[in-house]
Amino acid sequence: MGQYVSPELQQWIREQTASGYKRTDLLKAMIDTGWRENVAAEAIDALLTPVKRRHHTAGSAASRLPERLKVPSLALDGSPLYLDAGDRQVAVLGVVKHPTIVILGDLLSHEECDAVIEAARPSMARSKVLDMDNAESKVDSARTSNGTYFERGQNEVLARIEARIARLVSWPVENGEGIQVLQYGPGAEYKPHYDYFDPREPGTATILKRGGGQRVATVVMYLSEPTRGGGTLFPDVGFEVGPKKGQGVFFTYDRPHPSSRSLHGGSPVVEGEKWIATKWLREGEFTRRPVD
Ligand code: PD2
Ligand code: ZN
Repeated sequence: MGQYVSPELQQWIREQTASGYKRTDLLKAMIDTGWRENVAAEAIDALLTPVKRRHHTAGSAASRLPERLKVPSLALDGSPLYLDAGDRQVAVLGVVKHPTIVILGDLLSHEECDAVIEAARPSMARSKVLDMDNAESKVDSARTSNGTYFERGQNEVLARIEARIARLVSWPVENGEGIQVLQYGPGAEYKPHYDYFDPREPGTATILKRGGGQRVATVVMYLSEPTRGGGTLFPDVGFEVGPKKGQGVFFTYDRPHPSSRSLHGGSPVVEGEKWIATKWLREGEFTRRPVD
């Protein structure tokens, strides 16, 4: 008997395909979430024959996916519970395959979390978003946190954390932007967005000219715990990470395109206060001050 294909799943298949996703990738994602291969293939084919044909014949720039980029990765072969991050053993608490999302336990000590908050406190200001029309930062209701940026290696604790992340994900420390710290009070949130610079946006060329290439991965580190709300949400996979002090979430996006399924946001804090530190990793060496 065939498996029931819910309207939500049907919509997901249509959307992923319309945004340039290949049949093999859809099939893999469905198998990863427990579908039998033949049933998943049937569901995809039944829904998408006309859309597939459109994509195969279209050669326009709009229908072409951006090239796939090399991304940082964790040594997850053999399913280790702990990863050696040099000065610390970091726990692998959960893994999502597409997109790659890894929940990391004991990424920071509580003392390191407190030290980063204290270093950030004096320069906290209302967070901005990058206006992709002109590559300039602006205050926006989509992001109601307060925040600040550090230079890479700005103090000893930050340098230590940066070296730990570089070792953990096998990516040069020089390819990282300086750490950003955000503080969310009750009601504050960061609406779902992509961390990469969208090649279709007018401001992207200007940003990429500043050096470092695309962003290819993000590490969000939880520095303090709200008592309710404030998770990091991945709407394309229906997955939310709880903001537990000292833990982190690492995720990658190998194409600056929605097919990466890397859409994510900071859910509103309901009660208490949430502080995070975000580390964005670029394709190449990054020497400039970070951007929002
Ligand atoms: O605060 C978060 O959980 C969050 C969510 C989405 C942070 C970011 N994005 C970010 O700093 O890019
Ligand atoms: Zn983000």
